[in-house]
Amino acid sequence: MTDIACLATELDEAVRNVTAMAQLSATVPLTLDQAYEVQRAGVSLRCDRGDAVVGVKLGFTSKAKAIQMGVGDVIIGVLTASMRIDDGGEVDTHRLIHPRVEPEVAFRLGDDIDPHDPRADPRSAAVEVAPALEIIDSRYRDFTFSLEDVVADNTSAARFAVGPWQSLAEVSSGLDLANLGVTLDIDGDIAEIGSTAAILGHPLHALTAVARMARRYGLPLPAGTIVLAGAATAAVPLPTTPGTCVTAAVTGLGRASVTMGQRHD
Ligand code: 0L1
Ligand code: MG
Repeated sequence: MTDIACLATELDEAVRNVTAMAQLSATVPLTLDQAYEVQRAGVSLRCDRGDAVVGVKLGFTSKAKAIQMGVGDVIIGVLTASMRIDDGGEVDTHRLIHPRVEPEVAFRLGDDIDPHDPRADPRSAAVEVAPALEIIDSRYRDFTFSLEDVVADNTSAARFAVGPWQSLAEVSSGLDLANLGVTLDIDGDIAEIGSTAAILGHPLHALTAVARMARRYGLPLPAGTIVLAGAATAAVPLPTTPGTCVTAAVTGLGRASVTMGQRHD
């Protein structure tokens, strides 16, 4: 029998000890449902230590990444308060294994989404939108994993920062969210250029996908939930030199930035 708690503890210790581990799938045949159980158990371990769930994130939302991974659907992970960095705040790079960073669009829910209500349009629950940065940090060696591995590892979720929130209604009245220019820059040098179109063709589609995944895997989506919709460009290695600034800029939405903190060797 697959020991879900044991696998979750192994991943949790990799996070806490900042040490990469072997893929679970190398030794344990995991189904996707079991992988989500491991993810849930890992989030519970965090919450037992006083952390709190603040949001969800999607992965594999770009066609390029889905093809690269050979997957036909998005994956969902959970964001907790301890992963959050204030806009402009410092990243504790010494607590991360081999982090990468990607520019995203974030939504905040103004109402609960009931994933079981077939009449509800999950998109209408989102009231605010913001530019965001996600720092992913696979707990597996060489950032190499199967679909089940990465789901068990909470979709590589590690840190995130959200820029200034704006009213989604106001933004949508003047801008086409479906195709906004996105840049990721490091100390002012552009590292990646993309478009919000890379996020499922339209970032608002992420809300429908989140509701579908929440229904399947039993995730609550209360008002206040932050939704990271997905990456608009490829992820790049997070610089670790203290003081380096990484910024995501989304046309019409603004910017979200983080700065690398001092090393603690
Ligand atoms: O947020 C993401 O798009 C990452 C999903 C997990 C895959 C990865 O770690 O690259
Ligand atoms: Mg992401």
